Amino acid sequence: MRILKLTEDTRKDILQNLLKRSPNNYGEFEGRVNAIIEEVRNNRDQAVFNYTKQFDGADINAGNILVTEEEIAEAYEQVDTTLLAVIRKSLVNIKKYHEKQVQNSWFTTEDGIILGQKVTALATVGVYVPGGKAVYPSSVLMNVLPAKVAGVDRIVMCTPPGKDGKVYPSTLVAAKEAGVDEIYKVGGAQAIAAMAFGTESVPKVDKIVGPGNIYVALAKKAVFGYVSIDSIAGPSEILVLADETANPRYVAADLLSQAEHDEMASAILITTSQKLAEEVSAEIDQFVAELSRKEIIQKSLDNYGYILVADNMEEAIDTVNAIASEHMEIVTADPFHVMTKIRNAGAIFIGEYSSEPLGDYFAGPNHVLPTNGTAKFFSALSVDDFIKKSSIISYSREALEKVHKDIEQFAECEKLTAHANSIRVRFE
Ligand code: HSO
Ligand code: ZN
Repeated sequence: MRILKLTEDTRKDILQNLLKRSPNNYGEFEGRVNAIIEEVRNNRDQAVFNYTKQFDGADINAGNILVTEEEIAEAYEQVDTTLLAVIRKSLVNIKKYHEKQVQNSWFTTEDGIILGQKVTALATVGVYVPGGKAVYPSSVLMNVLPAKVAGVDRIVMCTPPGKDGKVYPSTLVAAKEAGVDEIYKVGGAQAIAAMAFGTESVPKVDKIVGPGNIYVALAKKAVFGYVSIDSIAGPSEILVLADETANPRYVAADLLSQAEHDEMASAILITTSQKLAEEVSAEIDQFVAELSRKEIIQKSLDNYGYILVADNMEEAIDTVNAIASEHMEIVTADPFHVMTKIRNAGAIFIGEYSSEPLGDYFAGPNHVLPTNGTAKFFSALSVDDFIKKSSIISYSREALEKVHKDIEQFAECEKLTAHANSIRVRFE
């Protein structure tokens, strides 16, 4: 893996290169996606069935679009029972972590004035689950459980069927375990459009979450405003910040864990130690030769993999914050101290036993995280994504009387006399 000295110039070049991966660059597919959305909006089920035939090769109709209880039972028979036990353990951890995020409604009362914020869960949420190359039951848990913990009434899922009209068993089992109410066999932009506008078979939802390919990402952007969406996921990213105390073999292994996701994934080590840089590079070469996804890993490292040697920890941390990686690991002598200086990162893994896949599968925090520098302003998917807040205002006659003139004056300054009147009329 290339080793570079961290300078102003290398930093600029790297930031520029990383931005090539932005989902904002998918423009060329927009026309096709918009056409699919329009077609589903107008012709509803029929359009969904036609696209499912065209793109997935499956014969889906109103009678078989919904996954049945029998199909779910069949999926349970196909999934390894030890894997099922692992899914259940992981589910417990994810639930427990997200329960800490629950926000309560609050009210204040003072001098005849009651103010408050009423927290309400979204009524209906749609979770998109990709088929094909990224069938991740872990992502099913990560998308569904925060909605469940928030108290969403109805959680529906869309996922593309194979040619045989079947859905991946691990997807079905994870969905059932997490508490999904209905699963529809439809994928791609047509699934997003169906959930955004509703069809005879697929319900209209309030919010769509879940990762997908370029078409799914663009469709989510296009329906934003009709429904809410989560953020648009870009390729995975890992950034390890390490000093000379780090174990090079662990660092190398962790970098590769995200490089294997995608040829567009990015894996970066920033270190203050030239020796560590060289050792990690050598370890990476050894691992890559053995790993099953070596082609993807090699491409991802060639495209977006860097080992950067910084003069000091301060410069290293500056660059960490400029990159704003989805995942970052801190493997230094004083990792908790370093953590306090990290402003931008989706998830921060601290210490040499907190390798990134621990968070992907098991620890509890969500693995749906901001990518592509958006950790500067976005957070991990959470219970907050599935609630909304209504403001509560209640004044007694006496309380309003004390301030009615102020409000009238404010309204009159805005030349909104009906506003002023609606206050004044109560004190004539
Ligand atoms: N690391 C991915 C999530 C994932 N990893 C799913 C394994 N399975 C998010 O960037
Ligand atoms: Zn991962």
